This record gives sequence, structure tokens and C-alpha cells, in this order.
Amino acid sequence: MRTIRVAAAQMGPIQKADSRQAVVARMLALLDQAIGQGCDLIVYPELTLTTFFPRWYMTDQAEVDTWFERAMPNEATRPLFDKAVAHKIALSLGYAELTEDGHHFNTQILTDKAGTIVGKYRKVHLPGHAEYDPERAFQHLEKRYFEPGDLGFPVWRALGGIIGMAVCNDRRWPETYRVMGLQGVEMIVLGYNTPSVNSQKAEEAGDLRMFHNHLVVQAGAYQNSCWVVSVAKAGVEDGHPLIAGSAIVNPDGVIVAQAKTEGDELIVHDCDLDATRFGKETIFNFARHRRIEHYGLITERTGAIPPPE
Ligand code: CDT
Repeated sequence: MRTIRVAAAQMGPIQKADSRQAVVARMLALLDQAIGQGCDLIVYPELTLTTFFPRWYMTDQAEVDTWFERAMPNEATRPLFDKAVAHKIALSLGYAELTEDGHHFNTQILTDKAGTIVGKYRKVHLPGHAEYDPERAFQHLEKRYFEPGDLGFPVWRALGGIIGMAVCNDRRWPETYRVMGLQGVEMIVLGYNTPSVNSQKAEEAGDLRMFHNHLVVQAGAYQNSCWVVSVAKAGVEDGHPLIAGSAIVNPDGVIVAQAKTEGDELIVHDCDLDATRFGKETIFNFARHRRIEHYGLITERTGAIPPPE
């Protein structure tokens, strides 16, 4: 058995007015719980340190940049890294990254147990729109504030296994999992901020949105025979509700732990990485069964083109 004891650290809502320090205090409380339960890794959600600011339309780039981190760790997050190092627990968290040369990414990082950042992922599938959209019930301006990730879908040898990352909307795309699956990924950690309401379809049921949330991570886990740790920022942020439902999914696609609340909540599971072997060596033995001669359209074509009438 190669077991990683994982803590999925669901965060409740973060209001616009909340400081980074106040958020980190909440993260530290969850970290304390994870340490108390002997966890190897704690995973926090997408844009953990702030409210989901892409719902707000901004025209002043200086204001936009206040939501971004110029370094990681930085003054606000240093206590988190220090505590994690002191207790030998690895961290993964999402934040808005502003690079030294002025690029903006929706980023997730992975540290080892010594606090060294061993992996960085930048969100590839940016949902939403770039300009103010009066037709929507509320805005989702990720295409305005972020550039698409420029690092692909790498995986890293860490914590005795092969680990990859994704961010929110990435989880809805099978390509995300498969590119990591083709590198032998054994655990994918990801975070999300998913509105409880469809801004373009008010009648869409909340139950359906939760069904889709779980459907995609369960399918990704099963079809690539890997663990998926899927962590929400949840609850009502300045009047805007986000779904909860953080889950740890096993390589059979079964949810083995799930959050019960819409607040700060830790769920923990012992994930045996050797449990990924059976699926990878049988039904999803890629080398044996994949037929890449028929998959060309996946990378040649972006949008769907139906055949002529
Ligand atoms: N944060 C994020 O990627 N949220 C999306 C909602 C997109 S609605 C325009 C998600 O896939 O959950």
C-alpha cells in the first residue's frame, strides 16, 4: 500500500471585505485539524485567499491587481507555510498569480512536506467572458482577468506518487484528466468556485448543478483510474451563492468522502495509490487499448462542425 492521507479543506464564503489575514486564519484552523488527523496533504480550493472576484466587473487594472498575489508564499500566507513545514504536511492551494513580467493566471500549487513548491498549474479552461454582459444575471469575467494557462497539464512525482492538478472548470473537460492519465497520474487535486445558479439559465436546478459537479470528477477518476480530490469554496459571497459538495473520489469513480456543509469543513481519506493499478492494467490499460489513429480531431479541431445536411 502507498497511502496518502488527504484532507480536502472546503472553505466557506469569503466576502469582498475579508482580508487575506482573516482568510489565512481560517485556513490555519483547517490545517490544525488536518495535522491532528495525521494528514500528509491538505488541499484548498480555487482562489482560496479571496472572494471569487471575477463576478465583479472592473475597468481599473490597478484595482484588478489587488486580487492577485505577486509572490508565494508572501506575508499573508507565510504562517500557513511555516505551520505546514513544522508539522511535515504538504499543501495545495489556489490563488490569482501575477508574474514578475505582468502575466495573470488562475493558479494552483503543490508543496512537498518541506514547504518547497514542487508543482505549479495554471488554469487552462477559463469559463465566462471578457466584456460586461448585461444579459447575465451576474458576471463571470475570468476571460477578462486571466490568461489561459501556459504550462499544460504536468504531473509531478511527490508524496510517493504521481500527482497532477486542475482548477474548477478544467474538471468538466475529459482532456484535462486524459492528458494527465497519459502521464500515469495517480491523484488529481483540484478546487472550484461554482455558482449555485446558472447566470444564463435561472431555471436550472441546483440539484442538477451538483450532479454535474460530481459526475465529471467521478468520470475523470474512473476513466483514468486515479484518485480525484475536489474541493469547493462554498456558501454565499456578498449575496452570490456557490455550491459545496467537496468530494474525494476513488479510482473506481466512487465518492468515498463528501462535505456535508457549505462552510469551512475538512474531509479526510486514506488514499491508497496502489488502488490505481488494477484499472490502469486492465480496462484502462492505455497502451493496450487506445486507438490514437482515430483521435486526430481531438487536437485538430476546437469547435464542433456537424456534417453537411
Ligand atoms: N470558477 C469556475 O471555473 N467556475 C465554473 C463556472 C462557470 S459558469 C460561467 C465551473 O465550471 O464551475
